[in-house]
Amino acid sequence: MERTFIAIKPDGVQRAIVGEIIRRFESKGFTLVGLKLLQVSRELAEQHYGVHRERPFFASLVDFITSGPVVAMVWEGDGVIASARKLIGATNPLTAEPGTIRGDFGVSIGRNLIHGSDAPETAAQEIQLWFKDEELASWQPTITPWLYE
Ligand code: D4T
Repeated sequence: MERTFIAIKPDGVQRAIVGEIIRRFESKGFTLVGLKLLQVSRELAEQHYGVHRERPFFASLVDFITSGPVVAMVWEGDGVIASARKLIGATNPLTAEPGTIRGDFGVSIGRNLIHGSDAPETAAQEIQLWFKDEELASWQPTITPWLYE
């Protein structure tokens, strides 16, 4: 089974849509294996967004992700990395499709509510960066036979 890293950014927490976002992942059929709310340090933010270090929006990205609590999660399921990106929607909420999280709840790229890993390598790196092994639970939901053949 694949795992992905999902973070509800400070705007998602302030907008009180944490429950709605978790509901969407649960309803889809993915399994929650890690969950915590934390105040992100600048060090963690800069590591997480390291790939964007040279981009003009890097400083505002780090300021924003450290501006309030973040809900960090790990979700598991077949194809969860790509599927989560579809549930989340395009980077700019204004053009994200209705029905996606960003499409339904956002209007601006600097307040796009949620992060999801974009590939297996980044998912593995981000899970390791944000979670200790003992913070992740390996478990099999009893409904699994109703989700998978
Ligand atoms: P994340 O990484 O948050 O899931 O977003 P995406 O994968 O959809 O988009 P990204 O990595 O290209 O951008 C990371 C983060 O930077 C913000 N951003 C991005 C911004 O403020 N201005 C910009 O011009 C871009 C491209 C939004 C998401």
